[in-house]
Amino acid sequence: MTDRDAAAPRPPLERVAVLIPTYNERENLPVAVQRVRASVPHVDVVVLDDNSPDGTGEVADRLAAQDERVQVIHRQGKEGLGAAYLAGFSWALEQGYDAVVEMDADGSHRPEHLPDLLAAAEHADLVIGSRYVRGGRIINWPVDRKAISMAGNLYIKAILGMPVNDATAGYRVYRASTLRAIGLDDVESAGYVFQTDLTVRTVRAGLKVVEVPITFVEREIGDSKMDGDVVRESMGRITGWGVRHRREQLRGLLRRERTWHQL
Ligand SMILES: Nc1nc2c(ncn2[C@@H]2O[C@H](COP(=O)(O)OP(=O)(O)O)[C@@H](O)[C@H]2O)c(=O)[nH]1
Ligand SMILES: [Mg+2]
Repeated sequence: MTDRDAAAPRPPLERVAVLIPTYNERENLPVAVQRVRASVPHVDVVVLDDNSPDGTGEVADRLAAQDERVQVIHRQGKEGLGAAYLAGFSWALEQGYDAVVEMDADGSHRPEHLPDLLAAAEHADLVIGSRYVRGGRIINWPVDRKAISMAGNLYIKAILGMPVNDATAGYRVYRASTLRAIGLDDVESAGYVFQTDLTVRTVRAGLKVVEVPITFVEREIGDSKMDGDVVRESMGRITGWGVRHRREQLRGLLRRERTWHQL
């Protein structure tokens, strides 16, 4: 994409779906949905529930019965955040939405930021609600969690050469055209590394990524689903992509060197 294309106006976002993945978020979900509806009444809400044992799926059904802008996709079982989003994305593309928003159910992603994120998406292919740009904040994270997140993002920037400060963020707006362009069929990332995977794909496709500062607030109710599997998958995949990226860079350099010698 040339600079002119990057600045070019994009089609307006008329139909938007906020996708909310849930696993055991019975108490958080009604509050999250109500706040989204109040903040951006013209958008639809789609809950992606992995058959939560605490009955979040039934809570979601009740919310859907009360409000025609709320829908639920019930999944068989816990397959990971990335897998839930992939299901939500293909559903939203089939339904003809112009953009999808990714948002956690636990209150960390304040729905009050949605107007800003959607406004930025009028001129971007991917908008990231970012904790690590000027104006971004994190409230109530213990020092160790903040350190892991910041170190992870620095590692991603360094090893993958990403021009993005918060590549692991989970509060985002994707234009439908972006999801079609980056190709979702071969995405294997099942857990949280899905966010980094799609960031890398979007950047490599030459699409425009904009980071908008947000205030991230740690959940007050329920437990984090971040676990050892999530961290292991992230480390393994990011390191693998990094090695491949550096190898390709080296190959490019050698090729240039050889051409130079032949001149
Ligand atoms: N459907 C689905 N949602 C998930 C899964 N894992 C996490 N989530 C949801 O993803 C969001 C972020 O998870 P959370 O546990 O708050 O992660 P943290 O903020 O990194 O500690 C929440 O809305 C979770 O309910 C999963 O395997 N399936
Ligand atoms: Mg959370």
